[in-house]
Amino acid sequence: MEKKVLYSAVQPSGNLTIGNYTGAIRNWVALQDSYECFYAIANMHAITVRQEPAELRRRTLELCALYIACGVDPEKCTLYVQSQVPQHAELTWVLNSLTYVGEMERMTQFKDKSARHAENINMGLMDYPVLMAADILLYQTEIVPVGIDQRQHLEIARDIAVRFNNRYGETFRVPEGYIMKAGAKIASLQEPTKKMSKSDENLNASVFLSDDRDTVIRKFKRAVTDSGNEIKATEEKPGVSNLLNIYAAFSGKTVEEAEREFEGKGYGEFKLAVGETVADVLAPVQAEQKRLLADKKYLGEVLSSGAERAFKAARKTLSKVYRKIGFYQGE
Ligand code: ATP
Ligand code: LTN
Repeated sequence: MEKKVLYSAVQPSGNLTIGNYTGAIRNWVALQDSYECFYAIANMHAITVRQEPAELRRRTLELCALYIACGVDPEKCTLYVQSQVPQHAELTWVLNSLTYVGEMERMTQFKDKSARHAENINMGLMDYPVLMAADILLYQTEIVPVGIDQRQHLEIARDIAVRFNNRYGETFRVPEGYIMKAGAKIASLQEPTKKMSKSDENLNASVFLSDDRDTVIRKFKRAVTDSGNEIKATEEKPGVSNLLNIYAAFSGKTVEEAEREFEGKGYGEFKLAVGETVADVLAPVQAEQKRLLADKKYLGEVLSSGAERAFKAARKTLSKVYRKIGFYQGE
């Protein structure tokens, strides 16, 4: 039987955090045997905020190496760079004409990023969800594993697919989100009501996948906890809840098991245990990423064969779209 299609992507827009790992990439690995997977490096999304060209290029390869180091198998999955498959931009243009300005202005991420980059509220930033919809719909995707922050974008992708199908006839499969419970929302270590983000200015707020052991442990030591001394995941304790959540996501235990494990223990001991657990998981990933980055030829081959496979799949959908909307495609 043909496998269902799974699609996801991460932007090469900065150092990845442990949130990107637990909310996205780690789940990709768990799903790669059951689905036909497309994993992209979303560099076209990344330029919606300003990027240094040399850094963007470097990060693209680093992200490719990281996917593989985390366990994504390029023999099983299609791993590619978004800008190498021109159909993403082409389908975006078509979908733009089915998307309303008002809908885009209401997107939470657009509002957040507009506030953070008030000097650069560009069309791309506003169009970001449409490009993401094009990514997903080009491959007739069934499921999209992402963190909770992407749920709204996924909804819009579904709305656009339904809208297109209603207007022009069945063309796109309507995708479903796939949000894993553990690790879908890791919060900032400094402001635990905010999500941990790779672009946070406060470097102590985020734990990066590239952080060495000492740095990881130091950041957890400095993590904001709450008043009182109970180690329990409750709404009044966002700091402690976040740490418990991280511990659960990295140790494979449930939050309840973690609460029991730390019952009666102090914050200091607890934070150290969280830091050590995270550092233990990161160490082998870092070593493997380093090894892969020394072999640029291999990474180049992975990405070019990925782009070729993605191109073929994307071309099929785009040609169908062009036919449906009445774009001349030759005699
Ligand atoms: P930026 O801060 O630059 O906007 P980001 O850290 O949100 O970036 P993305 O590239 O936008 O990273 O997201 C990649 C994937 O990681 C998405 O599936 C997203 O849902 C997930 N993700 C990002 N941050 C977290 C987090 N704090 N907790 C869980 N998942 C997350
Ligand atoms: N916007 C996503 C990254 C992304 C994506 C996608 C995720 C771009 N295209 C398609 C899933 C499917 C983010 O995580 N910030």
